[in-house]
Amino acid sequence: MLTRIDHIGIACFDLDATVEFYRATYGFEVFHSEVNEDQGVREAMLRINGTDDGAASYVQLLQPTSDDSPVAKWLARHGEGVHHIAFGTPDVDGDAAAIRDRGVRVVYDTPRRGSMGSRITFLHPRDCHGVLTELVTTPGASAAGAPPADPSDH
Ligand code: MC0
Repeated sequence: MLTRIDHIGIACFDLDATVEFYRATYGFEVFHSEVNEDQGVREAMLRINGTDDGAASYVQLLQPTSDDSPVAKWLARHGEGVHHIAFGTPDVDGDAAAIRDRGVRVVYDTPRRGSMGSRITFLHPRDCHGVLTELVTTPGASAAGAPPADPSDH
C-alpha cells in the first residue's frame, strides 16, 4: 500500500553547499536535519509538499559521515546525484514482507530508524531495475492517501 513519494535521496559531497544551492535556486528551506550514525549520513530534509495521508514529500540531501557507508561508496563510484527514491506506506513491515514474497530482496530483516523517527527498509537495486528503493513509515501518517481496496468502495 505505497501511497506517496516520501522523498528523493540525493548524495552530495558538501551538505551545506548543496543546501544553499537548493535554497538559492528553488527557494526550498531545511525542514529538518540530523545525523544518522546507523546509516552513516548527515542529512537535510527539504519539505516540498504535504500529502493526503497527513505526511509530506521531501528532497533529502545526504552527505556521508564515514568512508565505508553506502552513500560514500556510491559517491566514489558515481559522483553526486540521485541515490534512491523512497515510497511512503502506513505499513512498512507488511509491504516489505509482501514485496519479499514477490522475489525482491529486502535489505533489512527488520525495518530500522530513518529520518524524523520513521521506520525504513530498502529494496536491493539489482532487483529494482537499478533503483535503490526505500520504504518509509512516518509516525502519525495514516492510510488516507491509499486507494480503496475495493474500487466499488467509493
Ligand atoms: C549500490 N548499487 C546501487 C546503489 N547502491 N544501484 C543504484 N542505486 C544505488 N544507490 C548497486 C551497485 O552499483 C552494485 O551494482 C550493487 O548495487 C552492489 O553495490 P555495492 O556498492 O557493492 O554495495 P553493497 O552490495 O555493499 O550494498 C548495496 C546495498 C547498500 C543496496 C545493499 O547500498 C545498502 O544497504 N543500501 C541501503 C542503505 C542506504 O543506502 N543508506 C543510505 C541512505 P553492480 O551491478 O555493480 O553489482 S540513508 C537514508 O536514506 C535514511 C537516513 C532515511 O531515508 O531516513
